[in-house]
Amino acid sequence: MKNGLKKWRFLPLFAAMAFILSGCGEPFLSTLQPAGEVAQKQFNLMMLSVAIMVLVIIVVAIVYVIAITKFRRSKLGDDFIPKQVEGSHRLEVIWTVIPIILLLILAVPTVALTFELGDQSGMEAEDEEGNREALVIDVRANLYWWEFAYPDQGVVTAQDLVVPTDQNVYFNVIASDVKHSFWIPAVGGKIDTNVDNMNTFYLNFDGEKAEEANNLFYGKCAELCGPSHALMDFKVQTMSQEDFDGWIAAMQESAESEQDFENDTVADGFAVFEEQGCIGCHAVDPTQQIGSSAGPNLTNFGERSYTAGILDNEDSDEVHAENIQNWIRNADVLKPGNTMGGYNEDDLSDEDLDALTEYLMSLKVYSE
Ligand code: HEC
Ligand SMILES: [Cu+2]
Repeated sequence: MKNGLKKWRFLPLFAAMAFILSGCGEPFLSTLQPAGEVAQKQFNLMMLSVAIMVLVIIVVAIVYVIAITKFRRSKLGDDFIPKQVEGSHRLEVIWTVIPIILLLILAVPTVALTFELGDQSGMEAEDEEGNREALVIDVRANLYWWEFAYPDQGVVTAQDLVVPTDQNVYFNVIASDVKHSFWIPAVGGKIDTNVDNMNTFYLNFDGEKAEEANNLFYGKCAELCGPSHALMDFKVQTMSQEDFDGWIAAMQESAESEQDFENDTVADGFAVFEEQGCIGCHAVDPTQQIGSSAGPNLTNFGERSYTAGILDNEDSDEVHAENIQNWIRNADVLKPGNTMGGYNEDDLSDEDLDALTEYLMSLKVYSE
């Protein structure tokens, strides 16, 4: 018996830790720190249902404590037999009507919000010239990376989603291979990305909250999809409408301008990129059709916050270069099951890898 108890002596500690640690949240990741209108509404609904549940628990606990203290045997004696009642009209009405009322309080806002958030009519709104007013983004989920296209602007990118703040952004989501789920915890979601049919929803990124989060939100795949499911991360860079217009223009421009290499190493790097067949899976042209490449589009790779969605570039060229080399050498280890595989020294010499890294880092369109 004593041994049995010993096993459990850490239980209170773990319980306390679970309680305390669950309070840890980061503004860029937590559903409990909503950073947009959609997330805020979903959060409010969550709070409403938690409040109702807590109320029920408290009432039941009080009744329970009253019952066991008031009707103790030591108080009423061994021979006491309570009044025998069978069916109390009043009580039965109370415990039927109260849950109905509670469920109604929960159901009405839930159903209303479901319809409100499901309303995608804003996507079709046009100005006088027949141009769509809202921003629409096509999302394509692949094992284990994300592709984002701006169909009205004619550009495509991957891994880092770029969005303007303080407006509804509409998403058409689909998957290439298996079912995934598109989720930006702090801003709203999630929504399944299916293979055969497109799902649509919108999000709104709050400008002030985005600044608190350093203009970088975390996105996740929320549907178990394979061995690297937990590593199927993406990032969201938020910016003002003005900066976003600048970014789009820079992307469009980069498609038209001639490729010009900063120096010889970068040019050598591009040669390796072609020789090694990287270019077969990775387009460096932002006008590529979404879904037409086997790997992420790398047009603006040098500006991404993370490498492969999981290695933090920390805004430092040095760290970025390390991450790139680590990824190219160990892609199969870092993300098991992904189609790129790693390139060892026999495939790719250290010298070629250095040149390749310089080239990849030079892929910038908006920042210098
Ligand atoms: C068979 C197709 C394929 C080939 C060939 C290939 N890759 Fe990849 N690459 C991928 C896929 C798929 C991913 C995404 C993996 C993931 O994140 O799950 C990727 C990811 C990357 C990334 C990270 C992109 C980002 O946005 O963070 C880089 C950088 C990269 N590859 C460079 C290269 C280089 C350099 C070569 C040639 C030496 C190469 N790849 C060859 C398929 C390929
Ligand atoms: Cu997935």
